[in-house]
Amino acid sequence: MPSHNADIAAIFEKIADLLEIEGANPFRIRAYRNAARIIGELSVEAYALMEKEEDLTGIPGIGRDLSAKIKEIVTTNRCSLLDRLRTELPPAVTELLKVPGLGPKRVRHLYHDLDVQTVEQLYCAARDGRIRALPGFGEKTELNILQAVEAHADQVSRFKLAVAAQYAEALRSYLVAAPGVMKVTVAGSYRRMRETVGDLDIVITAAEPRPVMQYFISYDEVAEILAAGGTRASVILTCGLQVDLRVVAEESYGAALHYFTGSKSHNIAVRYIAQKRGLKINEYGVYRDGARIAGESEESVYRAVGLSYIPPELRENRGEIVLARAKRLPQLVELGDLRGDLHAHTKATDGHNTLREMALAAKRHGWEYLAITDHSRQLAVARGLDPLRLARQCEEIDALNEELEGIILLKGIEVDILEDGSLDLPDHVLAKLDLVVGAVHSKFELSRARQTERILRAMQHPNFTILAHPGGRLIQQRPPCDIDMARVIREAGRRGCFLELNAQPERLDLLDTYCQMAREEGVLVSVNSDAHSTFDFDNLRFGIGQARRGWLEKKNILNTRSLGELQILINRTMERPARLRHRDEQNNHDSLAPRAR
Ligand code: DGT
Ligand code: CA
Ligand code: CA
Repeated sequence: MPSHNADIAAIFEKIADLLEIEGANPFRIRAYRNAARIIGELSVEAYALMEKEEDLTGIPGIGRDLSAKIKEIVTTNRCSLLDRLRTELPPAVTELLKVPGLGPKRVRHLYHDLDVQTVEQLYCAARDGRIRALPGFGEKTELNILQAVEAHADQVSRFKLAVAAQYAEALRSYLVAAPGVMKVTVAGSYRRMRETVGDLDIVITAAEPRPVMQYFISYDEVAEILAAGGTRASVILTCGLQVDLRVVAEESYGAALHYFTGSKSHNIAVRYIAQKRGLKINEYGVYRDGARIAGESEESVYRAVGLSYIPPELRENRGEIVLARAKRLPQLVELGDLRGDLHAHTKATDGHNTLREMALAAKRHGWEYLAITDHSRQLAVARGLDPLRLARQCEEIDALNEELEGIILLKGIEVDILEDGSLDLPDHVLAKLDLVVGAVHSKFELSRARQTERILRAMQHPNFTILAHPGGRLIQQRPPCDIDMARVIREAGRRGCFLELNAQPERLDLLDTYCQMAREEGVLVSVNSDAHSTFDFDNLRFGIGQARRGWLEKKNILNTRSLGELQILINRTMERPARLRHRDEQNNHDSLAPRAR
């Protein structure tokens, strides 16, 4: 089995970590970090590109040297550079970098002075008071380390949904070829599209369970077999992900799928309803007085307890059961409902593709429109646009819109929201654009009061359209900013602006519970890719998953609108008299011709 993108990314990260602990050249370290990000987020597997004999240097950001390393990893499952670095430093040391507060310099000291190589050893050294004596550490640092290790312990073992997807999809395609197999479904939190996944739970139907079990544990990514019985097995894959597998009879498939999809609290609530109706429910079926009355499909299970079918993303016991009983569940949005994307970057800043490449890729997705929203000047690391470069980009967009058929590029910006809530470009510049996407990229640590005021003030700008990645969190890397999101959502409703659900796998921000809140307040959410390359549009499926977890329907999503409807909605972002707003709302129901461009 060739290496997955996530494996390649992990190797590049490990190389960068080891180089960093060694104190190597920062540019070299950055090159590996970038490569890890690019490969990790790439939606096509590198090995699949190689099988098609495509040149890996065609992947934006991957040069000849990195391309050779990727080939080496894919074909040999190893990397000679990493092997060499490992002879100089124990690889486990890189785990220490993940403990908040520990940088490469400190890790170097811990290793050389105390021979600390693992997180457990770190914990012991802190607990025994050996760390405070090291130069540059002290008692307070030691206490921080102790607390950080404790908090860190329950985080690291989960996988981001997009990463789990790589392993789950490869394993699933292996399993469908197992002897006598009929159905294979990855259930659990993965099927519910949770943003991180603890382990994979797979439900299978097959004529004979035994050969399937044998076939499963022979998968060449299996590193350890925890249990293997007649109908169930648990293994750990080489990437560290646990997989629990169950083979069930065809007649129990629905009941098993329901049970293993969870969530646990949803299951408990459904079982309670069953009991009140005098029914017994378990992973084999639904029973009345010992006789099976349902279980072959999930629909039959729900029907037996008087509920309509509940999509997996809603099964969190957050009110879905009451609605299912009343047959009033939301009609959840689907990927195919999107008519465009309102947040994308190009080579002009930190994206990897040209305007034209992005436009053509958007067209291939079948969309009507794509908003180009490169960074503004404040974000120097991304070579953000100043008014002049933005004006030039707008001219290029006009020319492309003249030339290209079947796709419209919208002129936008991802403008930095500065510390005081002002926007990073002059008003007259912002006023000329089709839309303004505002984002926080600095000062994440402001107090709740100041952070909230900052965002509210930004949204008061007459041209403000969409608040990008509202919480600012990066999954497992950076906690969300402290913001009164309920106030932000209400203000967005009052101002007629919108919130983004950013589909980047490490963001998935707006959180699902805030999506629910936005829905209740009537604030539309824009599910955006924040694409930095043409590949990134494929991440929208994870964004849609999160939107569905947040109960959003097609009508709650801004970019399910036709271009004509969209333009009316985004022109409304200025403060307008209630009389006009009312008229706009009426107009929204009609599909109007696009505004002259
Ligand atoms: P994860 O793996 O932590 O991301 O989350 P899940 O939801 O996949 O949880 P997991 O793998 O422990 O269990 C898979 C499903 O099995 C879970 O969603 C519901 C079901 N399940 C597990 N334990 C129990 C239980 O004690 N009672 C009930 N009713 N269901 C359970
Ligand atoms: Ca699971
Ligand atoms: Ca499990």
